[in-house]
Amino acid sequence: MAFIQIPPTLGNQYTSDRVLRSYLVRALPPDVLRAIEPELAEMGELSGGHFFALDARYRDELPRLVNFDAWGNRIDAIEVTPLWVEAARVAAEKGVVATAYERKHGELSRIHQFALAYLFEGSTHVYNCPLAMTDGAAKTLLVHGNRPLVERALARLTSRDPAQAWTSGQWMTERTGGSDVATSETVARNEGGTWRLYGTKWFTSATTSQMALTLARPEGNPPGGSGLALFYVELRDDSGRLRNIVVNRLKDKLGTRMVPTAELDLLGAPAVPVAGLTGGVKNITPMLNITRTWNSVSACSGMRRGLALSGDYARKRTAFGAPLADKPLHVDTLAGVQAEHAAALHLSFRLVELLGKEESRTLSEEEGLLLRLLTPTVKATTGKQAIAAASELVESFGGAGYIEDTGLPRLVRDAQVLPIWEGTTNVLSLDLLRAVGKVGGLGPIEREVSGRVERAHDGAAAEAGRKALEAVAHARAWIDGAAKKGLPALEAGARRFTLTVGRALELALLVDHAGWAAAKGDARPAAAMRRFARLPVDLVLDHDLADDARVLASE
Ligand code: UCC
Repeated sequence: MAFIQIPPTLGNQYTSDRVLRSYLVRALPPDVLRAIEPELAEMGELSGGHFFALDARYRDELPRLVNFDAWGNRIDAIEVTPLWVEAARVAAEKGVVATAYERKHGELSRIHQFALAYLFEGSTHVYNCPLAMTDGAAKTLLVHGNRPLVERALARLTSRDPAQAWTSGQWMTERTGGSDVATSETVARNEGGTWRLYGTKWFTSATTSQMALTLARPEGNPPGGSGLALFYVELRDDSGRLRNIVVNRLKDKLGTRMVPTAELDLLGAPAVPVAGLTGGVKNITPMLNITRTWNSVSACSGMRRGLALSGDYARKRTAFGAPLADKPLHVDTLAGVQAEHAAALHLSFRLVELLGKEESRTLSEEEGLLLRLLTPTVKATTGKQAIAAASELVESFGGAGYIEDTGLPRLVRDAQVLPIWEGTTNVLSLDLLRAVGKVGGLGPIEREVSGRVERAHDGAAAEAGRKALEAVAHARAWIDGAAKKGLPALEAGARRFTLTVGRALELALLVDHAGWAAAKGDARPAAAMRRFARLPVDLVLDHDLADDARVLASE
Protein backbone atom coordinates (compact mmCIF):
# COMPACT_ATOMS: atom_id res chain seq x y z
CA MET A 1 0.00 0.00 0.00
CA ALA A 2 2.89 2.33 0.68
CA PHE A 3 3.55 2.53 -3.04
CA ILE A 4 0.10 3.72 -4.02
CA GLN A 5 0.56 7.25 -5.23
CA ILE A 6 -1.70 10.05 -6.32
CA PRO A 7 -1.47 10.58 -10.07
CA PRO A 8 -0.82 14.05 -11.45
CA THR A 9 -3.82 15.99 -12.69
CA LEU A 10 -4.12 19.12 -14.76
CA GLY A 11 -6.19 22.25 -14.54
CA ASN A 12 -6.80 24.82 -17.24
CA GLN A 13 -3.63 24.79 -19.32
CA TYR A 14 -4.01 28.39 -20.39
CA THR A 15 -4.83 30.11 -17.13
CA SER A 16 -2.04 28.25 -15.33
CA ASP A 17 0.63 28.99 -17.97
CA ARG A 18 2.38 32.04 -16.62
CA VAL A 19 5.05 32.05 -19.33
CA LEU A 20 2.57 32.13 -22.21
CA ARG A 21 0.30 34.64 -20.51
CA SER A 22 3.10 37.01 -19.64
CA TYR A 23 4.35 36.86 -23.24
CA LEU A 24 0.88 37.53 -24.64
CA VAL A 25 0.21 40.50 -22.35
CA ARG A 26 3.32 42.08 -23.79
CA ALA A 27 2.96 41.01 -27.42
CA LEU A 28 -0.69 41.90 -27.90
CA PRO A 29 -2.57 45.18 -27.47
CA PRO A 30 -5.10 44.86 -24.59
CA ASP A 31 -8.13 44.83 -26.90
CA VAL A 32 -6.68 41.98 -28.98
CA LEU A 33 -5.79 39.97 -25.89
CA ARG A 34 -9.27 40.55 -24.48
CA ALA A 35 -10.80 39.40 -27.75
CA ILE A 36 -8.85 36.13 -27.98
CA GLU A 37 -8.53 35.19 -24.32
CA PRO A 38 -11.86 33.35 -24.11
CA GLU A 39 -10.71 31.08 -26.96
CA LEU A 40 -7.39 30.45 -25.28
CA ALA A 41 -9.02 29.73 -21.95
CA GLU A 42 -11.43 27.34 -23.65
CA MET A 43 -8.56 25.55 -25.38
CA GLY A 44 -6.65 25.42 -22.10
CA GLU A 45 -9.67 23.86 -20.44
CA LEU A 46 -10.08 21.29 -23.22
CA SER A 47 -6.40 20.41 -23.06
CA GLY A 48 -6.23 19.92 -19.31
CA GLY A 49 -9.75 18.43 -19.03
CA HIS A 50 -11.58 16.77 -21.91
CA PHE A 51 -8.51 15.80 -23.95
CA PHE A 52 -6.49 14.83 -20.90
CA ALA A 53 -9.28 12.40 -19.98
CA LEU A 54 -9.37 11.04 -23.54
CA ASP A 55 -5.60 10.64 -23.40
CA ALA A 56 -5.93 8.49 -20.27
CA ARG A 57 -8.61 6.40 -21.94
CA TYR A 58 -7.18 5.90 -25.40
CA ARG A 59 -3.43 6.36 -24.99
CA ASP A 60 -2.65 2.76 -25.91
CA GLU A 61 -4.71 2.74 -29.09
CA LEU A 62 -3.00 2.82 -32.44
CA PRO A 63 -4.12 3.66 -35.95
CA ARG A 64 -4.94 0.65 -38.05
CA LEU A 65 -4.49 -0.10 -41.74
CA VAL A 66 -7.20 -2.28 -43.24
CA ASN A 67 -5.97 -3.44 -46.64
CA PHE A 68 -9.01 -5.47 -47.71
CA ASP A 69 -12.71 -5.43 -46.96
CA ALA A 70 -14.58 -8.59 -46.02
CA TRP A 71 -15.22 -9.38 -49.71
CA GLY A 72 -11.64 -9.15 -50.86
CA ASN A 73 -11.71 -5.64 -52.28
CA ARG A 74 -8.50 -3.72 -51.75
CA ILE A 75 -9.46 -0.66 -49.71
CA ASP A 76 -6.30 0.41 -47.83
CA ALA A 77 -8.40 2.25 -45.25
CA ILE A 78 -6.64 3.82 -42.32
CA GLU A 79 -8.58 4.02 -39.07
CA VAL A 80 -7.40 6.52 -36.51
CA THR A 81 -8.04 6.40 -32.77
CA PRO A 82 -11.14 7.93 -31.14
CA LEU A 83 -8.87 10.57 -29.61
CA TRP A 84 -7.71 11.63 -33.05
CA VAL A 85 -11.28 11.68 -34.39
CA GLU A 86 -12.16 14.09 -31.62
CA ALA A 87 -8.99 16.11 -32.13
CA ALA A 88 -9.85 16.58 -35.81
CA ARG A 89 -13.29 17.90 -34.92
CA VAL A 90 -12.07 20.30 -32.26
CA ALA A 91 -9.11 21.52 -34.33
CA ALA A 92 -11.45 22.49 -37.16
CA GLU A 93 -14.11 24.06 -34.96
CA LYS A 94 -11.65 26.05 -32.91
CA GLY A 95 -9.79 27.18 -36.01
CA VAL A 96 -6.33 25.94 -35.06
CA VAL A 97 -5.32 26.37 -38.71
CA ALA A 98 -8.09 28.70 -39.88
CA THR A 99 -7.24 31.48 -37.42
CA ALA A 100 -4.05 32.27 -39.35
CA TYR A 101 -5.96 32.71 -42.60
CA GLU A 102 -8.97 34.58 -41.23
CA ARG A 103 -6.48 37.22 -40.03
CA LYS A 104 -8.91 38.89 -37.67
CA HIS A 105 -6.00 40.57 -35.93
CA GLY A 106 -3.79 41.37 -38.88
CA GLU A 107 -0.13 40.61 -38.34
CA LEU A 108 -0.90 39.38 -34.82
CA SER A 109 -3.07 36.56 -36.15
CA ARG A 110 -0.17 34.13 -36.24
CA ILE A 111 0.41 34.74 -32.51
CA HIS A 112 -3.27 34.05 -31.93
CA GLN A 113 -3.15 30.87 -34.00
CA PHE A 114 0.07 29.49 -32.55
CA ALA A 115 -1.10 30.17 -29.00
CA LEU A 116 -4.08 27.94 -29.83
CA ALA A 117 -1.82 25.32 -31.42
CA TYR A 118 0.52 25.36 -28.41
CA LEU A 119 -2.40 24.73 -26.06
CA PHE A 120 -4.05 22.18 -28.35
CA GLU A 121 -0.98 19.95 -28.64
CA GLY A 122 -0.56 18.78 -25.03
CA SER A 123 -3.09 15.93 -24.92
CA THR A 124 -3.85 15.30 -28.59
CA HIS A 125 -1.03 12.88 -29.37
CA VAL A 126 0.63 15.01 -32.03
CA TYR A 127 -2.49 15.97 -33.97
CA ASN A 128 -0.41 19.09 -34.62
CA CYS A 129 1.34 17.00 -37.28
CA PRO A 130 -1.56 17.02 -39.78
CA LEU A 131 -2.41 20.57 -38.77
CA ALA A 132 1.14 21.72 -39.50
CA MET A 133 1.09 20.16 -42.95
CA THR A 134 -2.38 21.56 -43.64
CA ASP A 135 -1.20 25.03 -42.74
CA GLY A 136 1.93 24.49 -44.83
CA ALA A 137 -0.09 23.40 -47.83
CA ALA A 138 -2.46 26.37 -47.58
CA LYS A 139 0.47 28.74 -47.38
CA THR A 140 2.31 27.08 -50.27
CA LEU A 141 -0.71 27.22 -52.58
CA LEU A 142 -1.15 30.90 -51.75
CA VAL A 143 2.54 31.72 -52.20
CA HIS A 144 2.52 30.19 -55.67
CA GLY A 145 -0.78 31.83 -56.53
CA ASN A 146 -2.09 28.80 -58.40
CA ARG A 147 -5.63 30.08 -58.68
CA PRO A 148 -7.48 26.86 -59.60
CA LEU A 149 -5.79 24.96 -56.79
CA VAL A 150 -6.37 27.77 -54.31
CA GLU A 151 -10.02 27.82 -55.31
CA ARG A 152 -10.30 24.07 -55.01
CA ALA A 153 -8.49 23.50 -51.73
CA LEU A 154 -7.94 26.62 -49.65
CA ALA A 155 -11.45 26.92 -48.23
CA ARG A 156 -11.28 23.25 -47.18
CA LEU A 157 -7.84 23.50 -45.64
CA THR A 158 -8.94 26.48 -43.57
CA SER A 159 -12.50 25.40 -42.83
CA ARG A 160 -14.01 25.48 -39.35
CA ASP A 161 -16.65 22.94 -40.34
CA PRO A 162 -15.40 19.45 -39.47
CA ALA A 163 -17.55 17.98 -42.25
CA GLN A 164 -15.87 20.20 -44.83
CA ALA A 165 -12.37 20.49 -43.42
CA TRP A 166 -9.46 18.83 -45.18
CA THR A 167 -6.01 18.07 -43.95
CA SER A 168 -2.99 17.84 -46.19
CA GLY A 169 -0.01 15.54 -46.31
CA GLN A 170 3.55 16.52 -47.19
CA TRP A 171 5.16 13.60 -48.98
CA MET A 172 8.85 14.31 -49.19
CA THR A 173 10.63 11.23 -47.97
CA GLU A 174 11.55 8.46 -50.36
CA ARG A 175 13.74 5.40 -50.06
CA THR A 176 16.66 7.62 -50.97
CA GLY A 177 16.09 9.51 -47.72
CA GLY A 178 14.27 12.38 -46.09
CA SER A 179 17.08 14.92 -46.00
CA ASP A 180 18.58 14.80 -49.49
CA VAL A 181 15.24 15.37 -51.15
CA ALA A 182 16.82 16.22 -54.50
CA THR A 183 17.50 12.51 -55.07
CA SER A 184 13.79 11.65 -55.05
CA GLU A 185 12.96 8.92 -57.56
CA THR A 186 9.25 9.46 -58.15
CA VAL A 187 8.57 10.15 -61.80
CA ALA A 188 5.78 12.29 -63.27
CA ARG A 189 4.41 11.38 -66.69
CA ASN A 190 2.02 13.42 -68.74
CA GLU A 191 -0.53 10.89 -69.98
CA GLY A 192 -3.09 12.42 -72.30
CA GLY A 193 -2.97 15.77 -70.57
CA THR A 194 -3.05 14.38 -67.03
CA TRP A 195 0.09 14.23 -64.93
CA ARG A 196 0.50 10.88 -63.19
CA LEU A 197 3.00 10.00 -60.47
CA TYR A 198 4.93 6.72 -60.25
CA GLY A 199 7.15 5.90 -57.27
CA THR A 200 7.32 5.07 -53.59
CA LYS A 201 6.93 7.50 -50.74
CA TRP A 202 8.69 5.86 -47.80
CA PHE A 203 7.29 7.99 -44.97
CA THR A 204 4.03 9.88 -45.34
CA SER A 205 2.70 11.34 -42.12
CA ALA A 206 -0.96 11.43 -41.15
CA THR A 207 -1.97 9.67 -44.34
CA THR A 208 -5.67 10.08 -43.67
CA SER A 209 -5.39 13.45 -45.38
CA GLN A 210 -7.57 14.30 -48.35
CA MET A 211 -4.74 15.91 -50.31
CA ALA A 212 -0.96 16.14 -50.28
CA LEU A 213 1.83 18.21 -51.73
CA THR A 214 4.70 16.14 -53.04
CA LEU A 215 7.70 16.12 -55.36
CA ALA A 216 8.23 14.16 -58.55
CA ARG A 217 10.52 14.45 -61.53
CA PRO A 218 8.73 15.10 -64.82
CA GLU A 219 10.08 12.63 -67.37
CA GLY A 220 13.10 14.01 -69.15
CA ASN A 221 13.97 16.55 -66.43
CA PRO A 222 17.56 16.69 -65.19
CA PRO A 223 18.64 15.23 -61.85
CA GLY A 224 18.77 17.39 -58.72
CA GLY A 225 16.26 19.44 -56.78
CA SER A 226 15.58 21.88 -59.60
CA GLY A 227 14.60 18.99 -61.89
CA LEU A 228 11.83 18.02 -59.50
CA ALA A 229 8.40 19.62 -59.63
CA LEU A 230 5.92 20.34 -56.88
CA PHE A 231 2.64 18.46 -57.33
CA TYR A 232 -0.80 18.59 -55.74
CA VAL A 233 -2.48 15.21 -55.22
CA GLU A 234 -6.01 14.38 -54.12
CA LEU A 235 -5.87 10.94 -52.60
CA ARG A 236 -9.37 9.63 -53.15
CA ASP A 237 -12.10 9.78 -55.76
CA ASP A 238 -15.71 10.76 -55.05
CA SER A 239 -16.54 7.26 -53.85
CA GLY A 240 -13.65 7.34 -51.36
CA ARG A 241 -11.36 4.97 -53.30
CA LEU A 242 -7.66 5.75 -53.40
CA ARG A 243 -6.67 7.05 -56.83
CA ASN A 244 -3.89 4.74 -58.01
CA ILE A 245 -2.24 4.76 -54.61
CA VAL A 246 -1.64 1.73 -52.43
CA VAL A 247 -0.76 1.82 -48.76
CA ASN A 248 1.86 -0.85 -48.15
CA ARG A 249 2.04 -0.58 -44.39
CA LEU A 250 1.99 1.74 -41.40
CA LYS A 251 5.33 2.40 -39.78
CA ASP A 252 6.05 1.08 -36.30
CA LYS A 253 7.65 4.11 -34.63
CA LEU A 254 9.29 4.98 -31.33
CA GLY A 255 6.84 7.82 -30.78
CA THR A 256 4.06 9.80 -32.47
CA ARG A 257 2.32 6.47 -32.32
CA MET A 258 -1.17 7.83 -33.00
CA VAL A 259 0.07 9.51 -36.18
CA PRO A 260 -0.64 7.08 -39.03
CA THR A 261 2.64 7.17 -40.94
CA ALA A 262 2.38 5.17 -44.10
CA GLU A 263 4.52 3.78 -46.85
CA LEU A 264 2.85 4.43 -50.21
CA ASP A 265 3.23 3.27 -53.76
CA LEU A 266 2.09 5.74 -56.36
CA LEU A 267 0.92 3.74 -59.37
CA GLY A 268 -0.07 6.55 -61.66
CA ALA A 269 -1.74 8.80 -59.10
CA PRO A 270 -3.21 11.83 -60.88
CA ALA A 271 -1.52 15.06 -59.86
CA VAL A 272 -1.47 18.74 -60.75
CA PRO A 273 1.70 20.84 -60.94
CA VAL A 274 1.56 23.65 -58.41
CA ALA A 275 4.25 25.94 -59.80
CA GLY A 276 5.59 24.85 -63.13
CA LEU A 277 7.58 21.73 -63.94
CA THR A 278 10.90 22.51 -62.28
CA GLY A 279 12.24 24.02 -59.04
CA GLY A 280 10.40 21.52 -56.85
CA VAL A 281 12.70 21.67 -53.84
CA LYS A 282 12.69 25.44 -53.75
CA ASN A 283 8.94 25.55 -54.37
CA ILE A 284 8.12 23.33 -51.40
CA THR A 285 10.16 25.41 -48.95
CA PRO A 286 7.20 27.62 -47.92
CA MET A 287 5.64 24.42 -46.58
CA LEU A 288 8.83 23.42 -44.79
CA ASN A 289 9.14 26.80 -43.15
CA ILE A 290 5.59 26.61 -41.82
CA THR A 291 5.97 23.06 -40.51
CA ARG A 292 9.29 24.01 -38.90
CA THR A 293 7.49 26.79 -37.07
CA TRP A 294 4.85 24.32 -35.87
CA ASN A 295 7.63 22.01 -34.77
CA SER A 296 9.17 24.80 -32.68
CA VAL A 297 5.90 25.75 -31.02
CA SER A 298 5.05 22.09 -30.43
CA ALA A 299 8.44 21.56 -28.78
CA CYS A 300 7.40 24.24 -26.29
CA SER A 301 4.04 22.48 -25.76
CA GLY A 302 5.75 19.23 -24.85
CA MET A 303 8.02 20.97 -22.35
CA ARG A 304 5.08 22.76 -20.82
CA ARG A 305 2.99 19.59 -20.53
CA GLY A 306 5.82 17.78 -18.74
CA LEU A 307 6.31 20.71 -16.40
CA ALA A 308 2.61 20.92 -15.60
CA LEU A 309 2.45 17.22 -14.76
CA SER A 310 5.69 17.22 -12.84
CA GLY A 311 4.77 20.34 -10.87
CA ASP A 312 1.44 18.89 -9.84
CA TYR A 313 3.01 15.59 -8.86
CA ALA A 314 5.68 17.33 -6.80
CA ARG A 315 2.97 18.84 -4.60
CA LYS A 316 1.38 15.43 -4.00
CA ARG A 317 4.24 13.01 -3.74
CA THR A 318 5.88 12.80 -0.37
CA ALA A 319 9.36 11.34 0.11
CA PHE A 320 11.87 11.69 2.92
CA GLY A 321 9.19 13.30 5.03
CA ALA A 322 8.03 16.12 2.77
CA PRO A 323 6.40 16.76 -0.62
CA LEU A 324 8.89 16.86 -3.48
CA ALA A 325 7.84 20.46 -4.01
CA ASP A 326 9.55 21.28 -0.70
CA LYS A 327 12.80 19.56 -1.62
CA PRO A 328 15.44 22.08 -2.66
CA LEU A 329 17.19 19.85 -5.17
CA HIS A 330 13.93 18.83 -6.83
CA VAL A 331 12.84 22.46 -7.08
CA ASP A 332 16.25 23.42 -8.42
CA THR A 333 16.14 20.71 -11.07
CA LEU A 334 12.73 21.79 -12.31
CA ALA A 335 13.84 25.42 -12.36
CA GLY A 336 16.40 24.55 -15.01
CA VAL A 337 13.66 23.06 -17.18
CA GLN A 338 11.38 26.02 -16.52
CA ALA A 339 14.09 28.36 -17.76
CA GLU A 340 14.57 26.26 -20.89
CA HIS A 341 10.83 26.29 -21.53
CA ALA A 342 10.56 30.06 -21.10
CA ALA A 343 13.53 30.55 -23.43
CA ALA A 344 12.10 28.22 -26.07
CA LEU A 345 8.68 29.85 -25.91
CA HIS A 346 10.01 33.38 -26.34
CA LEU A 347 12.22 32.28 -29.22
CA SER A 348 9.46 30.33 -30.98
CA PHE A 349 6.97 33.16 -30.68
CA ARG A 350 9.54 35.63 -32.00
CA LEU A 351 9.59 33.48 -35.12
CA VAL A 352 5.79 33.45 -35.12
CA GLU A 353 5.70 37.27 -34.88
CA LEU A 354 7.88 37.58 -37.96
CA LEU A 355 5.79 35.07 -39.87
CA GLY A 356 2.65 37.08 -39.08
CA LYS A 357 4.31 40.26 -40.31
CA GLU A 358 5.47 38.57 -43.49
CA GLU A 359 1.94 37.46 -44.26
CA SER A 360 0.51 40.91 -43.57
CA ARG A 361 3.24 42.48 -45.68
CA THR A 362 4.44 44.61 -42.77
CA LEU A 363 7.84 42.94 -42.60
CA SER A 364 10.87 45.18 -43.10
CA GLU A 365 13.72 43.97 -45.27
CA GLU A 366 15.83 43.40 -42.16
CA GLU A 367 13.04 41.34 -40.56
CA GLY A 368 12.72 39.30 -43.76
CA LEU A 369 16.37 38.31 -43.48
CA LEU A 370 15.93 37.58 -39.79
CA LEU A 371 12.94 35.33 -40.57
CA ARG A 372 15.01 33.29 -43.03
CA LEU A 373 17.81 32.87 -40.47
CA LEU A 374 15.54 32.17 -37.53
CA THR A 375 13.42 29.41 -39.04
CA PRO A 376 16.11 26.67 -39.06
CA THR A 377 17.74 28.08 -35.93
CA VAL A 378 14.59 27.99 -33.83
CA LYS A 379 13.52 24.56 -35.03
CA ALA A 380 16.96 23.10 -34.33
CA THR A 381 17.35 24.75 -30.94
CA THR A 382 13.92 23.98 -29.54
CA GLY A 383 13.93 20.39 -30.79
CA LYS A 384 17.03 19.67 -28.74
CA GLN A 385 15.64 21.50 -25.72
CA ALA A 386 12.43 19.48 -25.86
CA ILE A 387 14.29 16.18 -25.64
CA ALA A 388 16.49 17.25 -22.74
CA ALA A 389 13.44 18.61 -20.93
CA ALA A 390 11.36 15.48 -21.53
CA SER A 391 14.12 13.28 -20.17
CA GLU A 392 14.51 15.40 -17.04
CA LEU A 393 10.77 15.64 -16.47
CA VAL A 394 10.19 11.91 -16.82
CA GLU A 395 13.02 11.38 -14.33
CA SER A 396 11.31 13.75 -11.91
CA PHE A 397 8.63 11.09 -11.41
CA GLY A 398 11.17 8.45 -10.43
CA GLY A 399 10.17 4.95 -11.51
CA ALA A 400 6.62 6.06 -12.32
CA GLY A 401 7.99 8.07 -15.21
CA TYR A 402 9.32 4.87 -16.74
CA ILE A 403 6.06 2.95 -16.55
CA GLU A 404 3.97 2.92 -19.70
CA ASP A 405 0.50 3.06 -18.19
CA THR A 406 1.24 6.33 -16.41
CA GLY A 407 1.32 7.85 -19.90
CA LEU A 408 4.54 9.62 -18.98
CA PRO A 409 7.00 7.82 -21.30
CA ARG A 410 5.14 9.42 -24.22
CA LEU A 411 6.76 12.71 -23.26
CA VAL A 412 10.14 11.29 -24.25
CA ARG A 413 8.84 9.32 -27.23
CA ASP A 414 7.07 12.28 -28.79
CA ALA A 415 9.90 14.72 -28.10
CA GLN A 416 12.42 12.52 -29.88
CA VAL A 417 10.86 13.13 -33.28
CA LEU A 418 11.19 16.90 -33.03
CA PRO A 419 14.84 17.08 -34.12
CA ILE A 420 14.32 14.42 -36.78
CA TRP A 421 11.35 15.27 -38.96
CA GLU A 422 11.23 18.53 -40.85
CA GLY A 423 15.01 18.58 -41.02
CA THR A 424 17.44 17.03 -38.56
CA THR A 425 19.61 19.26 -36.40
CA ASN A 426 22.48 18.77 -38.83
CA VAL A 427 20.43 19.45 -41.95
CA LEU A 428 19.05 22.61 -40.38
CA SER A 429 22.52 23.68 -39.29
CA LEU A 430 23.74 23.33 -42.86
CA ASP A 431 20.66 25.22 -44.04
CA LEU A 432 21.53 28.03 -41.63
CA LEU A 433 25.07 28.16 -42.99
CA ARG A 434 23.75 28.51 -46.52
CA ALA A 435 21.20 31.09 -45.41
CA VAL A 436 23.89 33.16 -43.67
CA GLY A 437 25.82 33.09 -46.93
CA LYS A 438 22.78 34.22 -48.92
CA VAL A 439 21.70 36.89 -46.43
CA GLY A 440 25.25 38.20 -46.36
CA GLY A 441 26.23 37.49 -42.76
CA LEU A 442 24.92 37.27 -39.24
CA GLY A 443 24.03 40.98 -39.07
CA PRO A 444 20.27 40.60 -38.57
CA ILE A 445 20.81 38.21 -35.66
CA GLU A 446 23.51 40.38 -34.10
CA ARG A 447 21.22 43.39 -34.29
CA GLU A 448 18.31 41.43 -32.84
CA VAL A 449 20.42 40.36 -29.88
CA SER A 450 21.94 43.78 -29.23
CA GLY A 451 18.54 45.47 -29.59
CA ARG A 452 17.05 43.10 -27.02
CA VAL A 453 19.71 43.52 -24.38
CA GLU A 454 20.51 47.21 -24.63
CA ARG A 455 17.95 48.23 -22.02
CA ALA A 456 18.95 45.60 -19.42
CA HIS A 457 17.15 46.63 -16.24
CA ASP A 458 19.66 45.62 -13.57
CA GLY A 459 23.11 44.15 -13.02
CA ALA A 460 22.06 40.54 -13.52
CA ALA A 461 20.28 41.45 -16.75
CA ALA A 462 23.31 43.39 -17.95
CA GLU A 463 25.50 40.37 -17.22
CA ALA A 464 23.09 38.05 -19.02
CA GLY A 465 22.95 40.47 -21.93
CA ARG A 466 26.74 40.51 -22.15
CA LYS A 467 26.77 36.74 -22.22
CA ALA A 468 24.30 36.72 -25.14
CA LEU A 469 26.31 39.33 -27.04
CA GLU A 470 29.58 37.50 -26.44
CA ALA A 471 28.10 34.23 -27.65
CA VAL A 472 26.91 35.79 -30.91
CA ALA A 473 30.20 37.59 -31.37
CA HIS A 474 31.99 34.30 -30.87
CA ALA A 475 29.70 32.61 -33.39
CA ARG A 476 30.46 35.36 -35.88
CA ALA A 477 34.21 35.15 -35.31
CA TRP A 478 34.02 31.39 -35.72
CA ILE A 479 32.08 31.50 -39.00
CA ASP A 480 34.42 34.13 -40.43
CA GLY A 481 37.43 32.01 -39.49
CA ALA A 482 35.93 28.73 -40.66
CA ALA A 483 34.90 30.28 -43.99
CA LYS A 484 38.57 30.99 -44.67
CA LYS A 485 39.45 27.36 -43.94
CA GLY A 486 36.87 26.01 -46.36
CA LEU A 487 33.63 24.07 -46.45
CA PRO A 488 34.68 21.04 -44.37
CA ALA A 489 35.62 23.30 -41.44
CA LEU A 490 32.36 25.21 -41.77
CA GLU A 491 30.26 22.08 -41.94
CA ALA A 492 32.01 20.39 -39.02
CA GLY A 493 31.17 23.25 -36.66
CA ALA A 494 27.75 24.12 -38.07
CA ARG A 495 25.71 22.46 -35.31
CA ARG A 496 27.60 24.19 -32.50
CA PHE A 497 27.23 27.46 -34.41
CA THR A 498 23.46 27.05 -34.89
CA LEU A 499 22.73 26.08 -31.31
CA THR A 500 24.86 28.95 -30.04
CA VAL A 501 22.96 31.42 -32.17
CA GLY A 502 19.66 29.94 -30.99
CA ARG A 503 20.55 29.99 -27.32
CA ALA A 504 22.04 33.48 -27.49
CA LEU A 505 18.81 34.72 -29.05
CA GLU A 506 16.85 32.99 -26.31
CA LEU A 507 18.90 34.64 -23.62
CA ALA A 508 18.55 38.04 -25.25
CA LEU A 509 14.77 37.63 -25.49
CA LEU A 510 14.64 36.62 -21.83
CA VAL A 511 16.65 39.71 -20.84
CA ASP A 512 14.27 41.90 -22.76
CA HIS A 513 11.16 40.28 -21.34
CA ALA A 514 12.52 40.22 -17.79
CA GLY A 515 12.96 43.99 -17.85
CA TRP A 516 9.43 44.54 -19.06
CA ALA A 517 7.98 42.13 -16.48
CA ALA A 518 10.03 43.52 -13.58
CA ALA A 519 8.57 46.96 -14.23
CA LYS A 520 5.14 45.35 -13.82
CA GLY A 521 6.13 43.67 -10.55
CA ASP A 522 6.55 40.17 -11.97
CA ALA A 523 9.87 38.67 -10.88
CA ARG A 524 9.47 35.27 -12.59
CA PRO A 525 10.87 36.16 -16.03
CA ALA A 526 13.99 37.63 -14.38
CA ALA A 527 14.45 34.40 -12.44
CA ALA A 528 14.17 32.42 -15.68
CA MET A 529 16.66 34.79 -17.31
CA ARG A 530 19.19 34.45 -14.47
CA ARG A 531 18.87 30.69 -14.50
CA PHE A 532 19.19 30.44 -18.28
CA ALA A 533 22.23 32.71 -18.23
CA ARG A 534 24.00 30.11 -16.06
CA LEU A 535 23.26 27.29 -18.50
CA PRO A 536 25.47 26.63 -21.52
CA VAL A 537 24.85 29.25 -24.20
CA ASP A 538 28.05 29.54 -26.19
CA LEU A 539 28.80 26.10 -27.63
CA VAL A 540 31.24 27.25 -30.31
CA LEU A 541 34.70 25.67 -30.13
CA ASP A 542 37.64 27.51 -31.62
CA HIS A 543 39.84 24.50 -31.98
CA ASP A 544 39.40 22.81 -35.35
CA LEU A 545 38.03 19.47 -34.27
CA ALA A 546 37.87 17.93 -37.72
CA ASP A 547 41.06 15.93 -37.20
CA ASP A 548 39.86 14.62 -33.84
CA ALA A 549 36.55 13.65 -35.42
CA ARG A 550 38.35 11.71 -38.15
CA VAL A 551 40.49 9.88 -35.57
CA LEU A 552 37.43 8.96 -33.55
CA ALA A 553 35.50 7.87 -36.64
CA SER A 554 38.31 5.50 -37.60
CA GLU A 555 38.05 3.53 -34.34
O1 UCC B 1 7.54 15.44 -44.44
C1 UCC B 1 7.92 15.12 -43.37
C2 UCC B 1 7.09 14.77 -42.20
C3 UCC B 1 5.93 15.64 -42.08
C4 UCC B 1 5.54 15.82 -40.67
C5 UCC B 1 5.20 17.22 -40.38
C6 UCC B 1 5.32 17.50 -38.93
C7 UCC B 1 5.36 18.94 -38.66
C8 UCC B 1 5.67 19.30 -37.26
C9 UCC B 1 4.60 18.93 -36.34
C10 UCC B 1 4.80 19.40 -35.00
C11 UCC B 1 4.25 18.48 -33.97
S1 UCC B 1 9.45 15.05 -43.05
C12 UCC B 1 10.24 15.73 -44.45
C13 UCC B 1 11.38 16.27 -43.90
N1 UCC B 1 12.26 16.71 -44.92
C14 UCC B 1 12.81 17.89 -44.83
O2 UCC B 1 12.54 18.68 -43.97
C15 UCC B 1 13.89 18.20 -45.83
C16 UCC B 1 15.19 18.33 -45.17
N2 UCC B 1 16.18 18.77 -46.12
C17 UCC B 1 16.41 20.08 -46.35
O3 UCC B 1 15.78 20.95 -45.77
C18 UCC B 1 17.50 20.40 -47.32
O4 UCC B 1 18.16 21.56 -46.85
C19 UCC B 1 16.96 20.64 -48.73
C20 UCC B 1 16.15 19.45 -49.20
C21 UCC B 1 16.10 21.87 -48.83
C22 UCC B 1 18.23 20.82 -49.57
O5 UCC B 1 18.05 20.44 -50.89
P1 UCC B 1 18.98 20.96 -52.06
O6 UCC B 1 18.53 20.31 -53.28
O7 UCC B 1 20.42 20.84 -51.65
O8 UCC B 1 18.52 22.45 -52.13
P2 UCC B 1 19.23 23.83 -51.85
O9 UCC B 1 20.18 24.12 -52.94
O10 UCC B 1 19.72 23.93 -50.47
O11 UCC B 1 17.98 24.78 -51.97
C23 UCC B 1 17.27 24.92 -53.21
C24 UCC B 1 16.71 26.35 -53.19
C25 UCC B 1 17.77 27.40 -52.93
O12 UCC B 1 17.34 28.58 -53.57
P3 UCC B 1 18.05 29.08 -54.95
O13 UCC B 1 17.77 27.99 -55.91
O14 UCC B 1 17.36 30.37 -55.26
O15 UCC B 1 19.49 29.23 -54.64
C26 UCC B 1 17.66 27.62 -51.43
O16 UCC B 1 18.09 28.88 -51.03
O17 UCC B 1 15.75 26.46 -52.15
C27 UCC B 1 16.16 27.48 -51.22
N3 UCC B 1 15.84 27.00 -49.88
C28 UCC B 1 15.06 27.65 -49.04
N4 UCC B 1 14.42 28.82 -49.13
C29 UCC B 1 16.24 25.83 -49.31
N5 UCC B 1 15.70 25.70 -48.08
C30 UCC B 1 14.97 26.84 -47.88
C31 UCC B 1 14.18 27.30 -46.81
N6 UCC B 1 14.02 26.58 -45.71
N7 UCC B 1 13.56 28.49 -46.95
C32 UCC B 1 13.69 29.22 -48.08
